[in-house]
Amino acid sequence: MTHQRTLTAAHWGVYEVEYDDAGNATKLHPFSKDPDPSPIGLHMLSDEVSRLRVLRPSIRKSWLEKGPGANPELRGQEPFVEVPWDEALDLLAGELKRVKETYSNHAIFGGSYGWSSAGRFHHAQSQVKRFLNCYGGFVRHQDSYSLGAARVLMPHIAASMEELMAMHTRWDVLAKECKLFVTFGGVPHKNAQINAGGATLHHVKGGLYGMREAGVRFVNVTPTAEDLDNGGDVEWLAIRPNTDAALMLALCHTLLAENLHDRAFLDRYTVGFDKFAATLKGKDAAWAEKITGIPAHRIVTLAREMAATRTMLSIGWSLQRSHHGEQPFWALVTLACMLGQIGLPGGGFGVGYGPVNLMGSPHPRYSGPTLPQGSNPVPDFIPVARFTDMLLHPGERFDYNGKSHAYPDIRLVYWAGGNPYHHHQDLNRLRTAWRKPDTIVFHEQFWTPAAKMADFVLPATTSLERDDIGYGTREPYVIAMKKAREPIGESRDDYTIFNALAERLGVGAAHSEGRKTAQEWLEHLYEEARVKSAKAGVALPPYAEFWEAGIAEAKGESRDPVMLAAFRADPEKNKLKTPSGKFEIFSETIASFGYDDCPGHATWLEPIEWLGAKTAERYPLHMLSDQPADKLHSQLDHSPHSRATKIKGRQPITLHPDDATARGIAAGDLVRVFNDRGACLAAARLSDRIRRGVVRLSTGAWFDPADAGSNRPLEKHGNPNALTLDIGASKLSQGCIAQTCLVEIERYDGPAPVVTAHQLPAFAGR
Ligand SMILES: Nc1nc2c(c(=O)[nH]1)N[C@H]1C(S)=C(S)[C@@H](COP(=O)(O)OP(=O)(O)OC[C@H]3O[C@@H](n4cnc5c(=O)[nH]c(N)nc54)[C@H](O)[C@@H]3O)O[C@H]1N2
Ligand SMILES: Nc1nc2c(c(=O)[nH]1)N[C@H]1C(S)=C(S)[C@@H](COP(=O)(O)OP(=O)(O)OC[C@H]3O[C@@H](n4cnc5c(=O)[nH]c(N)nc54)[C@H](O)[C@@H]3O)O[C@H]1N2
Ligand SMILES: [Mo]
Repeated sequence: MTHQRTLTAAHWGVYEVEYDDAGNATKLHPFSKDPDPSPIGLHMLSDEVSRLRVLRPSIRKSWLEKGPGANPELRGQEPFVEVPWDEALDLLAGELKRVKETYSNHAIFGGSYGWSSAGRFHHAQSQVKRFLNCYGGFVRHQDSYSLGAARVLMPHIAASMEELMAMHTRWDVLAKECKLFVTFGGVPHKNAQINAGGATLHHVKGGLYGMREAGVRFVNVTPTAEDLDNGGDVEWLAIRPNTDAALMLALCHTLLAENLHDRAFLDRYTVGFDKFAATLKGKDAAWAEKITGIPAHRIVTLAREMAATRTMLSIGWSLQRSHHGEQPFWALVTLACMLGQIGLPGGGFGVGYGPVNLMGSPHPRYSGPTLPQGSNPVPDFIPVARFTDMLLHPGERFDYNGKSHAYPDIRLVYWAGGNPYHHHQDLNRLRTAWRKPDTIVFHEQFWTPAAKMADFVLPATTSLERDDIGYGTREPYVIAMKKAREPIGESRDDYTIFNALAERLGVGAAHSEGRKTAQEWLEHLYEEARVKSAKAGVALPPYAEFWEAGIAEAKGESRDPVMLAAFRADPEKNKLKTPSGKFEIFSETIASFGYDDCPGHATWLEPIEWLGAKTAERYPLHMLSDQPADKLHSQLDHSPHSRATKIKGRQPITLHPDDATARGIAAGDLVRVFNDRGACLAAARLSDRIRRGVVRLSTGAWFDPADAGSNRPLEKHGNPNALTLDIGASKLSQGCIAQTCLVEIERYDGPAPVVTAHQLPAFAGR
């Protein structure tokens, strides 16, 4: 017999929740409409997942006994004391008041970066910002770890990343019109399991297979060939990491030298080509071969093939999470301009067909519900990945996008919906900086490494325990995420927690806007989005009808199937939002900033660490830390699906069999991965589909230092951020550079320390 089912949405997909006759949610099933559902979330109801829930408000012992700033070096090492909700909220409200009155709102960091969960109302990052704005503001963050360099660069030279992402040429058009698809960094459909707010129909695998069946030829420029599966042949150009800009410049050089560039396109749709062309001198294929490791003759023939046929260029976002990460993106746009196919069906460029299930979507674009965050009177901000710098260097100046700013002096850090001990680089450096604030607050569902390092941990519900609305950009369905079970322990919705604090701080009415229940908010936010969507020609049913049905299909036309076709048709009427209204192959604005690490045109700048650097003599392996296939970042690392991918309890690290043999390493061996910044244990996985000299350690294993008291402990679980470098991509963007990292590896023959990342912290009585 089939039981009743409702739907729930996660960033990685929609699931059908099955109930037993007593009305208990018992099992999750893949969404029946989805052609390629993701297994990531199938175990969200499991005991293994629930076991690590934060059950009650918890306060670090020293903080509770001695107050703010007590023994900060003991964060993560001493027990928590569980306290009743009212006591926790009173103490926290008192602390927020103290910090505001003593230091002002400029001392509160509410940057709180993180993916949180799907659901547009209970979106933790929006919730924390809304609350802190009601209370007079906070120091915020700018940009993302995902797209630090590209988000700052692209509006100067083309368009914002949001705009570009939402206008990609559709997969069906690619299958029909594209002849040659050249991608830098693959199109990993393991990544396209995700769409922020809820992927509904996964179409990237189908898109790739459809292109191959239609006869499109694929070239994948990547150090790791495992990142593109089209069901058939792919030519693999095994590039050295962080050198793509050099390859693209050499392609540009060949086009220019052989007069294969589209002069008419460059004249009409771009500015600054001649200035750029003058910088190409000497950057020929032979020059690029030495940097990239790709044979010069193949660079030359590839340039000719691109010019001779309908060519789409694509790029992975990881390429810009690197030192000088602006350059491959700028070089890609420059190359596409020289080819002159932008705006033609199946030609031009995309800024990543693989990273999420959004690019190439055949579904219409419409507005979804969003929680209003209010306005923030505090002007101070940091580029998101400069968090450790901010804590270590208050008052010091930093460059960003043409201006100079000062780091604020932070006393209180408030986090909801993110995991800095997942996302930040050089975690040992972060641990030192972590001692600086008086108070660190987390709302968490699980005892993550970051929660264990906090002073206040307030238990948050999961999306299965509250009503919400799932919506993702260019997804065809809006999902009624109906509460499937009662909250575990004493967990509360982030909104409820913030509202209780707001009441205590005298801003309760501003925070709730008079809405008494979450349902009132949902209806309000949905109806707002419905009106906006209708204006864009997309019809959604009224709220009551939507909620009753449990799902709504956004009905409307999917316009503009070809990226930038309108711009190509009429560049005067449909100007780009750059200073010139055209593509800026040379940007006078960026040149005027005078940055040595980001000049006014695309170029190749040697990264601080790469296989051609002096450091490679000591650390001869380039470590890439890509996104994990089996989870979203660190979320659900403890679920059976993620744990099944571990070897001897550790994250697998992929290396070439030759690199393994040279070090006496066999498949499945425990290895120590190390450099001057840190070391971690991982388990060897061998593959000849990775370039020699490159290793790949996916992110997501919960940070697990062997000796929490040491400055440079051995990380036991396989977290790459024990090793990565924490500097900005450039003065322009200050983006994170996780993919610029050299390491060495050795077999680990010592006794294997127990992985403790998935254990609960210690608790104490008063
Ligand atoms: N080395 C390296 N590092 C990287 C990257 C890389 O490529 N290499 N990639 C970077 C990128 S692109 C990103 S986007 C970041 C991602 O970094 P994060 O977004 O910080 O990672 P998540 O693991 O998704 O963290 C989300 C946290 O929110 C919690 N959470 C979920 N729902 C709720 C809720 O409703 N309420 C509350 N209070 N909490 C909730 C989850 O339990 C989880 O701990 O990592 C970056 N770090
Ligand atoms: N399953 C899953 N999917 C995800 C996420 C997740 O955590 N799990 N996270 C989501 C998020 S927040 C983001 S931002 C996107 C990120 O999307 P991306 O940044 O595109 O994804 P990555 O997996 O980091 O890297 C993609 C590929 O780029 C290759 N690469 C790395 N460095 C270089 C280089 O220098 N040159 C070339 N040519 N290739 C290189 C890597 O080997 C890898 O195979 O993924 C999203 N999708
Ligand atoms: Mo990201």
